[in-house]
Amino acid sequence: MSGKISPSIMCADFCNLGRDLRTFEELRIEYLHIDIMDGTFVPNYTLGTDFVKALHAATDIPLDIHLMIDEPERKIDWFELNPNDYVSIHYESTRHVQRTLQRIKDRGAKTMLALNPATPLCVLEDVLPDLDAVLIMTVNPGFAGQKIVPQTLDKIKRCKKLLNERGYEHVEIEADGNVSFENAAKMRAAGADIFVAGTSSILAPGKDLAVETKKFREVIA
Ligand code: S6P
Ligand code: MG
Repeated sequence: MSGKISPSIMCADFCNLGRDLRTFEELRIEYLHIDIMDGTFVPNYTLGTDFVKALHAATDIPLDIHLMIDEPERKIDWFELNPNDYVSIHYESTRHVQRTLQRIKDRGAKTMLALNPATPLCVLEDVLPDLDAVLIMTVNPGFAGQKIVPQTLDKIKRCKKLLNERGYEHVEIEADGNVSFENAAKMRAAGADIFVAGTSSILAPGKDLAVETKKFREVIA
């Protein structure tokens, strides 16, 4: 199956978001990546619950909600979730990883567990049955426009191997952070399925979104 695109909406031009959503719909974009930051788990604030609600009303493209917040189990129920939405929580953000994944499933959405660059893959082992996807952070979370942490490319490869060996081939791998055209090709070769596209690729300022997105699609085919 071809790679899927999840544009990082925090990198979009908010004053022209409606126009860009129509472009994404025409290009059959698979997900919209929504970065939620609380200013404590990561040193930044971004989007929130009202924004998620507004996007659900504005488009049928499923959301890929990336929670970079402490104790996400306390906040899951604040979010409006649709059945095809993904919700990712960080392994590092809660003492109750399995319970929180279960809560996301109970709410009818799909689960994704995010790992910071320094977090080892072994933490996935006992939650494999609870996962629809793994999010490999290829930068440290908090900001757009960073440079890739190089060893995360091999981490994607090792994650793919782990999933295959354990019989969890159906669990998708998402890459997030400095997914440039060049890095996306390497991430694809390593086994990534979903690509968060931000300022390094299709949402680079001053570029034609449709042209860049078509180009990106070819890179991850
Ligand atoms: C970072 C966040 C990401 C960024 C994305 C930006 O904390 O989780 O989703 O928005 O990485 O893309 P780029 O191409 O600027 O790195
Ligand atoms: Mg993100």
